[in-house]
Amino acid sequence: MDKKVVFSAIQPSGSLTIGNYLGALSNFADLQKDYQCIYCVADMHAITVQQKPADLRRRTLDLIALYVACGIDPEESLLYIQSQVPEHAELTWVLNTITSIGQLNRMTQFKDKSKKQKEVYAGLLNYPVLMVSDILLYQTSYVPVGEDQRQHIELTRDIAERFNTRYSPTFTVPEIMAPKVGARIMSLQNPAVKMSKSDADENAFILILDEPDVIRRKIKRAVTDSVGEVHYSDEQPGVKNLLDIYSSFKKIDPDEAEREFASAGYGELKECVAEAVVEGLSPVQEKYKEIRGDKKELERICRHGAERAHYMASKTLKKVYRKVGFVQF
Ligand code: ATP
Ligand code: LTN
Repeated sequence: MDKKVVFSAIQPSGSLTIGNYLGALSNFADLQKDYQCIYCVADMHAITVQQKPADLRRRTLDLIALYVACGIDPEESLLYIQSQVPEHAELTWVLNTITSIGQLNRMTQFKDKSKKQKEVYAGLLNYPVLMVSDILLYQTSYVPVGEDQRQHIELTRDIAERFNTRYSPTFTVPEIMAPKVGARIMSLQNPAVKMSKSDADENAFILILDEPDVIRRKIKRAVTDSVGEVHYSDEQPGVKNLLDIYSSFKKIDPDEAEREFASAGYGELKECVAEAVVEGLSPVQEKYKEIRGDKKELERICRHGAERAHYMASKTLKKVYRKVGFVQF
């Protein structure tokens, strides 16, 4: 029997944080043995907020290299750049015609991001419809993403079901696959908001490619509280976040981490968290350095991925065009 499809994408809108790593990237490689995995660099999503063209181009290739450094095998999985597969934009147009503006207005990511813009452009509102197309084009069963994307996956299910009902069964209705730990890593400076690569305060996040000393410094400065004891509790969100980071990198349960630090102070906790992060990221950083310099190989990977993605996506798009009544010769 054919393997079920796993699809996920990351935007090249900045350097990736350990939130992106623990909530998404670090889980992608393991899925390759049981699923047909498709991983995309969502550059079309990235331009929903203004990007410098040269930076976007560079970060797109950075992200391809990072996927490979995290263990994605570009021969086994499909690894490609979104804008190189035109079906994403084409399906988005069709799906826009059955998506309610009310529902798009209720997306929390849209509400958050639009607050930060002087002028809100249609692309930002339509962003989730492009994401729906990404997923539905490949008859995806599972979407591994962090908790912040749950609402977008619900929207994907709604739109798939609406299309299937209005026309006839066409799309697989996908499910979210969120990790048990690490699905929501919080800012080191304000544990009430998620860690985000676009945070203005550099101490709020740790980048996957941060040097060991930078990692140690940022964790030392992380906000904790005045309780003075290490508990895994919502009343101590800063400490809880550090335990989440520690247990995700160590691949243990947060309760086990809490027991480990039962008699520790915050200084000791922070040192151990920093070492766990440094150690966990070091193989990825090494591999990344090896691959990023090889432009020819990166280009080959992208071309090969886009060709295979286009082949799969065009099958779904043809079906959709036929069902909505477009003439096809
Ligand atoms: P931005 O922070 O710039 O708005 P983002 O990091 O949320 O962007 P992406 O780069 O597209 O957006 O996210 C890639 C993946 O990382 C998604 O699966 C998302 O759920 C996950 N992710 C992002 N931030 C976190 C976080 N703080 N904790 C866990 N997972 C996260
Ligand atoms: N919207 C996501 C990135 C993204 C995505 C996707 C994730 C774009 N297309 C398809 C999963 C499936 C984000 O901001 N994290």
